[in-house]
Amino acid sequence: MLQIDLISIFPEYLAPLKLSLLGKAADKGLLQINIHDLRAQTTDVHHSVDDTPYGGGAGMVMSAEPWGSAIDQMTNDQDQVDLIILTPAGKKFDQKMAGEFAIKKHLIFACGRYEGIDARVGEYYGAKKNFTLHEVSIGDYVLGGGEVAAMVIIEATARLIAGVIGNPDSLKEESHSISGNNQELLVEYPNYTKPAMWRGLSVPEILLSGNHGQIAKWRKAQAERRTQQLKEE
Ligand code: JB8
Repeated sequence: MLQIDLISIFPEYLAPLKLSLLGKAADKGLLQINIHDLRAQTTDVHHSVDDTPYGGGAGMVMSAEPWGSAIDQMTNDQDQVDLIILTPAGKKFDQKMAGEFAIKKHLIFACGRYEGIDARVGEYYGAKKNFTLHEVSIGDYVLGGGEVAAMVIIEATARLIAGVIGNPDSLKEESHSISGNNQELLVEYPNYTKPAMWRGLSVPEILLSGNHGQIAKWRKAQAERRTQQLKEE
């Protein structure tokens, strides 16, 4: 059973994680997702979670201590924890990383806002013996905060856990579309369903032929052509 904890000042923003696929996985006991409000950790009257940056500069930095007390509260020294800090400066998330997260016991997602989290949070937990630190980005663009990035990572990770996906054949087919070496996603062949004619557009004849050998050959050629085309863009 994978336990996922998320920490955010906008816990409502993470509500989709309780819906549909992931919610059902939680009901089946495959996954447990807990959402935590960082502000619950603050002790001052204004519940402040940020402060001005040392050295000057624009914006605000999230203070270390609310993160430290939140993380300490949801872990003990026997627990093996993978702490994922979302940051545009992190390692780029990919299908291979999703596969690695899917076999972990306990993931904690720190979803920052503003100019990000005091760097000592990563430094502290990165040096802790039962913690593995991952600084992760989902792509080369800047979001307003880590929440959406965390949801992307959790959606890609959760569907790799046995039983989360309704039809395991979908995962098996997909495994053919990921190169063994580097887990690079290969482009799929185009899909069609009924009707055979839609707005003057027909389905390729071969798919109606019932010749499974020829269909497999055609699909492979289509996938290779599309993969090559993507590389040329
Ligand atoms: C403040 O684009 B991102 C990202 C942006 C952020 C924070 C975390 C992640 C926190 N801005 O990956």
